[in-house]
Amino acid sequence: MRPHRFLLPAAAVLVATAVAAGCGGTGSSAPVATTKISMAKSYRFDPQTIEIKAGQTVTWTNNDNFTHTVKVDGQEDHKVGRGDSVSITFDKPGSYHYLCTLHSKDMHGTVIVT
Ligand SMILES: [Cu+2]
Repeated sequence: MRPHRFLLPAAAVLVATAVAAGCGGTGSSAPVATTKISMAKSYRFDPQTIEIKAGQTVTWTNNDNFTHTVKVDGQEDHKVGRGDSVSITFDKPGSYHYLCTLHSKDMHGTVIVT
């Protein structure tokens, strides 16, 4: 008997899932039902993935010590200074990826519109 043999595939699946979910951050990517996103210290969108209904407006507030931007793929870039905020309305259902163009390596997020 080699009980280890049966544990390996499960471990491999866990690793693959973690890699797939790890788009630019260590935070959980489970969608949160909210219209408020904080640009939290440091270089993070929190929560990283949100879920809203079509027609709702999402507001990003910069609580970090640095200027950030919000650029939804295919849309204009919005600069958001310390303490400022920007609001974007999503009219059509879909999955919208966005990023901070100043820190595109670290700051990514997704708005899921249902
Ligand atoms: Cu940034």
